[in-house]
Amino acid sequence: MFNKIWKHKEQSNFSIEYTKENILQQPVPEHVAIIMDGNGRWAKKRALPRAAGHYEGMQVVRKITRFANELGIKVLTLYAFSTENWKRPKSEVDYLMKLPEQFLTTFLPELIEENVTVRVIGDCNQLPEHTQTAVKKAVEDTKHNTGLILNFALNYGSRAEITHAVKEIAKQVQQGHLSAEQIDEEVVASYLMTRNLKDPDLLIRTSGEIRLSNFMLWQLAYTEFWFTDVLWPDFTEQHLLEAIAEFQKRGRRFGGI
Ligand code: V07
Repeated sequence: MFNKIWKHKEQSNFSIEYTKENILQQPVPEHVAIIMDGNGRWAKKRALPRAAGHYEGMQVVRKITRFANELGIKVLTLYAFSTENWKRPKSEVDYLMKLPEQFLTTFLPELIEENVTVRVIGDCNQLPEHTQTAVKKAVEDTKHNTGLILNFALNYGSRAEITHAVKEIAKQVQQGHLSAEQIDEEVVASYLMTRNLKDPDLLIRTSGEIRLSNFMLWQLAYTEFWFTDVLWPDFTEQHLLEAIAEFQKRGRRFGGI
């Protein structure tokens, strides 16, 4: 415990220890999105195979999901696999494709218990059959739950998402169901995979990279960003509280004054 707090102090400018109770004094972000980076680096530092980092990262997904639910966060979107990740070695991709099943085999009963809804954005048709089956079952088994929405971005790429939306809208126009003049932001948003979700209020990216990597480009237009050098497998409840505390300090104006 001491070690955990010390690590946190070392990596941040503040030596404040946040508690759930003081964070809940102010509104928490409704939708938090996370780019869970640094799993490979975490493993390398320990001379472990990259798979060990991904496995550890999966345990952190469980921990942070539970805590986000406790805080009353409504939607947690996690970037689990990007359309770019297919370029990794086949053995790593094969391992990653087993994680949704493994995660759900281990944690689905708990998620159901905690009233969590599992959802997915991304092109699932390109995933291996076994991965699709596990994901579809989880979505189906949790669709009537009313607590936290745990939204996994799996084989997700934002430009592909927008391109798909443009194509669908063009078809609607071509078939005469929609005129070009009727296309506004609301129409565009309704063709994205996030159509039923509010835009993220807070984006977190771990592991020191300061970029979006093709993640939710449309949806992040007014989102507050929080970057940390902490590697995803080292990410704790305390880090989430720190990100939320920072969010609560910022005045959001959505372009107004
Ligand atoms: C993956 C663990 C977390 C760190 C980032 C990369 C590795 C959970 C899932 C998952 C996805 C869908 C679902 C249930 C669980 C997952 C992949 C990688 C591909 F319905 N973690 N995790 N999927 N990592």
